Amino acid sequence: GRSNPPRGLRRPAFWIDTVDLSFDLDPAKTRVLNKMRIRRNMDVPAGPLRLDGADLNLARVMVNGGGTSFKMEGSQLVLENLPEGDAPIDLEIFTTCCPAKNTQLSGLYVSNDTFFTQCEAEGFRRITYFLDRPDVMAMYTVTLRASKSQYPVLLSNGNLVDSGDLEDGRHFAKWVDPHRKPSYLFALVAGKLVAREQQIRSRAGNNHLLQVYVRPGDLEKTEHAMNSLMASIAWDEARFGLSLDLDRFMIVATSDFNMGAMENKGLNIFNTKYVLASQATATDVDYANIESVVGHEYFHNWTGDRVTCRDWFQLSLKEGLTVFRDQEFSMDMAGAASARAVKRIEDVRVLRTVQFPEDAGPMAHPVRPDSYVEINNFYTVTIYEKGSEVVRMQHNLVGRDGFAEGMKLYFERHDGHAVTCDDFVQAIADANPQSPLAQNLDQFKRWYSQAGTPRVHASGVYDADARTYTLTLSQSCPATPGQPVKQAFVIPVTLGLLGADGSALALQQQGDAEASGNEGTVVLTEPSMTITFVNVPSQPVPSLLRGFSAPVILECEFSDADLLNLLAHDTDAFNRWEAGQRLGMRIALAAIANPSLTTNADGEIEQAILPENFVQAMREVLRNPSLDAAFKDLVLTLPSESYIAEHLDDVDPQRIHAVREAMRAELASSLHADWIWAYEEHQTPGAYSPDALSAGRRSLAGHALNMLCLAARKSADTLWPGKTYQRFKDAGNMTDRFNALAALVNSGHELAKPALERFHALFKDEDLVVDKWFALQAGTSDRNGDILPAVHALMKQPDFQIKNPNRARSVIFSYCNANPGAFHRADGAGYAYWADRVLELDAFNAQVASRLARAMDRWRKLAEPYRSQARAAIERVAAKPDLSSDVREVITRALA
Ligand code: HT7
Ligand code: ZN
Repeated sequence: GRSNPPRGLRRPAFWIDTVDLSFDLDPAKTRVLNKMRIRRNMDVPAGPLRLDGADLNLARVMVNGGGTSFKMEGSQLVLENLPEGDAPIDLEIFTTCCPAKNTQLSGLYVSNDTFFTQCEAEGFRRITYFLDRPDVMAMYTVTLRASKSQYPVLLSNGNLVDSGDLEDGRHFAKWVDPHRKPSYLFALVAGKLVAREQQIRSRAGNNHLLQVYVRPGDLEKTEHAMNSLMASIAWDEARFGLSLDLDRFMIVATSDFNMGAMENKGLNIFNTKYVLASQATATDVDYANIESVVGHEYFHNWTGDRVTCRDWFQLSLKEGLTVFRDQEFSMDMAGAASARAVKRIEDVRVLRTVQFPEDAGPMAHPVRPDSYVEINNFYTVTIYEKGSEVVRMQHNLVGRDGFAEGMKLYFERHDGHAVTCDDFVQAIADANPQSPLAQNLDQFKRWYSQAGTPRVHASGVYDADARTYTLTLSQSCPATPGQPVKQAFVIPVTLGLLGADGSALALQQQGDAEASGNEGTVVLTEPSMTITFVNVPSQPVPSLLRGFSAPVILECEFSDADLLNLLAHDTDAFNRWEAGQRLGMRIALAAIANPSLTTNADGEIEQAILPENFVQAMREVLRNPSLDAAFKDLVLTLPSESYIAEHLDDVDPQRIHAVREAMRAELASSLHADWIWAYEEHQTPGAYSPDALSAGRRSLAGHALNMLCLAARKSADTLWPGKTYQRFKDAGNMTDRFNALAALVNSGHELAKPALERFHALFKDEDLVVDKWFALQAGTSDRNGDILPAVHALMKQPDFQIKNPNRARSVIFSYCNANPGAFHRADGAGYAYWADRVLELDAFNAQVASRLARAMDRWRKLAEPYRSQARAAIERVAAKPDLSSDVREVITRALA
């Protein structure tokens, strides 16, 4: 590993103006001729040219048409005797590499007899020697040569300018990208592919060809991806005035991919999971993910490709902003305000269950990290999701129109350049000089430099005589690795007040002549501040942090009655849901700490846990005719086991699991008639459509089926498992079919076995469906310690292939990351399995191995015997001398 920041922040000694790449594609030995026109960067002291390279065979280096001296320093190619001065220099480098043996899926690799590239962040150096850093932007010309019968389609960035046949059954294609770009956005694809095509005319009046390339046979599954692409293009024009800047925009799907997708200029490469969908094979969630990922990659065309990052510390400049844009896109596509709120709740749920733990653990880092060993380890939920929240706060502080103005200024200033997070926030502020963002700009920037989740403590005092309500807000932020002390953040707290009857009260701050509506935003900039509201008729219930207006933990001493009031009446849908979650969390934490709640021989708690008023409140939400099904589904879902764990200092995962399962079982039995009603009321007859409203109905119906099968376990009811099996067999779409299957599997019913067999037989040729089949079994509730043996058995299935990241994730990650009740075993066997898989994966794919390594981030919070067992497993991984730098960094931080 190497240490940053000094290297990453130094400006390059040379610029590369043009690159002419020629590829002779052969899986065993691909030849790459790289002709660059470079020039010295006269703004820095003269120095040698140091080109990055990795796993390359160097055959020839020429300077201005002649031979030259060079040396290798580690994996870098160093040229010390290049001509002085600022005249252009022609540099030619000839290398070979072996794509067939590239199991890392970074650089040039082969998947299903097709060539793909993945260059972000530092994969281009595995293709040729280069200044492989995002601030070196060049014009690319690419010529691909390959066997015409084996690789009939030859693609690269930009426009196809020439193509034709060569001798010996080979052919060629020449591509010219009209835009300057950094090397991480380079791409090529070559293979037997077919495309769905669409001609569009943009708002700006230009014609464009859109193509979605897949393997033959998958073409009919590309309609949704194409529709999503067209919707993304229209949305970016309408919302931000940003038009497609290419004649041709291509998406290519591959089933071997380390991440979700990649925004290579004009040639996006996608994991098949985020392209292929049919109603028979994809769930509503798959459809929504495709829309959002297609949007995300398309939006990168401006936020990432046209304006890119100066260095990798600025990664959130493009990722946080582009996640914000894809979230807004999905909300706008969802339509109604209630559907927007559902999307917001889902996004916040990810942030709180995945990013908050990251921010409290050994890998905590600021949105703009100031050091890293391996950049691949920093494609994190902090960079992406917290980064998006930081952009969202800016959006809310300047308003929707102000933000659009800020974006305009950002592109006016920085189009075609590699810039920083500071440049972005400066543009938003400069376009809105009167805004609270501009007025607190330096302090606001702390969101980029300080890690950790801030806590906001709120307490209110009502004075009945004076009819005033005084709210005190104070903030703090825990220490994180390398940052013991934090300075105050700028925290926008959007709030309202509810009367005892749930009515929305008018907000009039002391000193104001009149009330300013029912909702306002207080910008907390000090460690503590007090606001007084006047003309408050009765003791109010505060509704704070509406819409999750800042990525903080809100502490407020609500009574149960306050929370029930908010759950029933708050006009803010987010806080309505939040009140239900707080009630559920409160009950779970009390039960976990209650020693009189004991488990039976099967590890189950049989005593009642849920107070009647909670059950009744849940019933009222479920039966409420004015609420959306999707919202009800979210309210009726208890806080996750990992989110509960974050509220505890000494985590006993088995105890958390037992309590949450007991709460679920009780909700299943107490609301039995209501679940039957919910199931029957939320059928979606007629043609399948993945729209948000229909998806919400199917989701609630699926939830109901799960609860009905769960209740059947205790009551020896055979009716609902039977109906569920029938639904599984007859379902007209994958959502209903899979929900029925999951209900049988999750309840441990004997019908699960034949259903799983039938499902596999039906879909054995559909990779993405087989992934679901694996994931369901590895992620299901453990009853007798039987999941780990089942996981071992799954890995022996003929269609389990650990080298395929989707398949590895479907079994290994579903077990280690998404099934805490099965993974955290008192005998430590889950941790031993984890260590074995990290080591096994690291031998051929460091990025995937390193992601799995993160499953143990929170081991220090574990109670005994888990903690000691976890430490032993981590130390076993650490003891391996030849770990990748990726895994080494994660493990070193975990043990620090
Ligand atoms: N920008 C892309 C990130 C990505 C990536 C990073 C490291 C290794 C492999 C990768 N594949 C894709 C995806 C995105 O955020 O849109
Ligand atoms: Zn991205």
